[in-house]
Amino acid sequence: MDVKYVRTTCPYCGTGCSFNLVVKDGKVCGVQPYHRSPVNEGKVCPKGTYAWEFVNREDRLTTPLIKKDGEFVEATWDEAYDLIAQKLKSYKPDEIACLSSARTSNEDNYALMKFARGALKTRHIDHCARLCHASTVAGLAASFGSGAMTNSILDIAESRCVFIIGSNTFEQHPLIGRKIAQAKMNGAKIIYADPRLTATGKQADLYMQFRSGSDVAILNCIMGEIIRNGWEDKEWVQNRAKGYEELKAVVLKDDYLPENVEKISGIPAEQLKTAAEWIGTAESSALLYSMGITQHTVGVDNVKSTANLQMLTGNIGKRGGGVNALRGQNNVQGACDMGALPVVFTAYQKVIDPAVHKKFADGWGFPDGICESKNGYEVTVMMDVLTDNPGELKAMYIMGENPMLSDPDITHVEHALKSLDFMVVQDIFMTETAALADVVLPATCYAEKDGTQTSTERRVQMWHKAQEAPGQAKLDWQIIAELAAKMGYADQFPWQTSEEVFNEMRSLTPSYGGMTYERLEKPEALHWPCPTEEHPGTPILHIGKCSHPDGMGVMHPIEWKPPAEVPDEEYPLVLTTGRCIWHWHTGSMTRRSEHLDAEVPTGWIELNPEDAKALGIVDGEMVKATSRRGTINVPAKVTKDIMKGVTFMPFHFAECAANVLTNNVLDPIAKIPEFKACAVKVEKIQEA
Ligand SMILES: Nc1nc2c(c(=O)[nH]1)N[C@H]1C(S)=C(S)[C@@H](COP(=O)(O)OP(=O)(O)OC[C@H]3O[C@@H](n4cnc5c(=O)[nH]c(N)nc54)[C@H](O)[C@@H]3O)O[C@H]1N2
Ligand SMILES: Nc1nc2c(c(=O)[nH]1)N[C@H]1C(S)=C(S)[C@@H](COP(=O)(O)OP(=O)(O)OC[C@H]3O[C@@H](n4cnc5c(=O)[nH]c(N)nc54)[C@H](O)[C@@H]3O)O[C@H]1N2
Ligand code: SF4
Ligand SMILES: [Mo]
Repeated sequence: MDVKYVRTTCPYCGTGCSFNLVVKDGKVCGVQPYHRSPVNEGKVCPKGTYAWEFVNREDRLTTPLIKKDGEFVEATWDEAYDLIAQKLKSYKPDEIACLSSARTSNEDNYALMKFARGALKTRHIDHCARLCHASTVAGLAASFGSGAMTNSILDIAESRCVFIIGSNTFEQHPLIGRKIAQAKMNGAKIIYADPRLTATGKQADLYMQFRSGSDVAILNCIMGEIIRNGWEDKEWVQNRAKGYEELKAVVLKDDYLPENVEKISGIPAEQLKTAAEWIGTAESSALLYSMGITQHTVGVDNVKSTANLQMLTGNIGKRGGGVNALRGQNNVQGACDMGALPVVFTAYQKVIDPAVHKKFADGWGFPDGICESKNGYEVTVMMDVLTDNPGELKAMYIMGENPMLSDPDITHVEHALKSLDFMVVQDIFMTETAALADVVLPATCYAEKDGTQTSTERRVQMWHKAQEAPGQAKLDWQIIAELAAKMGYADQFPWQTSEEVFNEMRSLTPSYGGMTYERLEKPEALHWPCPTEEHPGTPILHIGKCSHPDGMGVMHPIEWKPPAEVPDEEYPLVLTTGRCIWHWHTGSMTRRSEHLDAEVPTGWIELNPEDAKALGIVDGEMVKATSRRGTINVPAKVTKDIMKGVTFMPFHFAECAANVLTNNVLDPIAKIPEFKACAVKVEKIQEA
């Protein structure tokens, strides 16, 4: 038997753990530790452990499929390319929209971005970062001039106080959770703020439970207490921050006194005071957040408030400090860096900047030009345009996303996608979204390709090919390049290897400029920015100065606003949504992993025992949950870990899809939907 071990990077979360894939007789069949990665030092979480199980599933997509009379029929690549090329050429550029993928490599994302803007010449390209950290990108860029996690994962273990707000780190970034545990062992205080007492909360020294949607009030209250007690970092505020007086005027308002914020949030005033003291007096304090902060109509406000607190306490540009926005998908950082966003090319170079537009137009050399120098539509806006303005968008090309389960208000999404004239989906499995497509293209998965991905700490790491692709599946960038060639752009897509794609990309991307495949092979890889081949990379941002042109950090005065939809008589409960450790988003991979699926085979709705009792509902019973958007049946989980008046659902399960209920209402700047708060009612199912 031929056995080999191939080192690669985990395809699930943004932590960026490395492991070895075990390959027997040419087939991936296990995961073994790779000890030299400083990120995870040989450890992995359950998803990493079983990251091989879906790879050789018999239901992988293996041939192109074309829908004829409502049924998919197998086709050759040439037939599929010819049809797509002919269709896409029949539309005006801005009638086409592309969705890129945080699951695929930087090379794949760069290829689709170039295809969209260069070959199709459309302005409309986006991806799931919109549903995730769009508010981080906007909020942290406004505060610091750069929208990324400021410190490194390893740095968290060195902190003296870790404040986790809206991140279930132990389940969603388990190997970052390990760094929190290490900080705690080193004597750090751990503070956790979340509507639910999660696995992460159970490790905390101080747990603050509150109603979803009160974050700004809580953060303002903590800042007010810090200033009243003189715990702010006067030197940092004096020398490095703008806007302190305006911020102070807001956070010192009576509205944000602990006793008043207790009323808004439900957190006892004493706990708010303790949190302020621990954060304000610690030698260093790291703030960690994720979707509990970002997925709100006030997502950008929430993010700016976390930045305010960290600047106020001098925890920016410092070891053990930082605003650690934990990016979710394995390569969501990279997909953003690659410009799979409607407003930027790679490295956040603005589409509307004429010099940038010229740089890419000249660099790519499309004889008939590229997209206009104008911003495009966000994915959430694309769905609204499709339903509200029929005919404006006619075709969609979707690589590695499953909006039919992951976008808010699925009934609306279905209506939107069904109104398209033509839709292509490029995936590794037949998903709920692919089922609606006109053409489905089979892609390789992480285990079948070389490439790079960028983790939450801006660390750019390698994937290595461990086995051949199933059937006729092809590399994502290769599919795009071959399709582009059919459309007459062979010269612009000349690549033979992933490394050639990467080298073209870095020539146009300052923060990746000094990275080469050779340098990225090292176990510790490289953190961007890394502008030259001599540059060592940058694990911690904003040391000495922020990334704004004048080097200053900007504090923003922010007032608290309630969520767009609050409970009323008809819909008396708040619904918040999220994840569990065993499953990944729409379940396309984890529900095809035997061991993970066996742990948690279906979804649930969490109810506080008092709410359950009032409704006459017992643990495990199938109940009906309804919002203004729709109704689902789902098993009840009665638990005192959730606050009274609040319910929670994971969104992984198609048979009880949380996103039937969620509200497609958006943050006005980031256009991120309010996944973390809407109003629902829960009822007993009456026997017929
Ligand atoms: N196992 C697993 N891991 C994952 C993923 C997965 O699907 N499965 N997905 C990955 C991705 S893409 C992402 S973005 C991350 C997300 O990682 P997290 O953000 O950690 O995950 P969530 O469960 O969405 O939400 C985090 C917490 O926010 C809380 N919350 C709800 N409402 C509020 C609120 O109003 N304020 C605050 N402060 N908190 C609130 C929830 O109770 C929940 O505990 O996880 C990544 N890791
Ligand atoms: N209610 C609610 N909804 C949410 C959230 C929430 O907290 N609550 N969170 C939101 C967040 S943060 C996120 S990030 C989104 C995620 O939303 P999506 O990105 O739509 O979810 P995934 O299931 O990760 O979909 C990725 C797709 O890529 C495919 N894929 C995997 N690897 C490859 C590959 O190499 N090539 C190709 N071509 N395809 C591949 C998978 O099979 C899958 O179909 O969901 C959002 N939706
Ligand atoms: S923590 Fe994230 S990157 Fe690490 S093994 Fe688990 S899912 Fe993979
Ligand atoms: Mo995400």
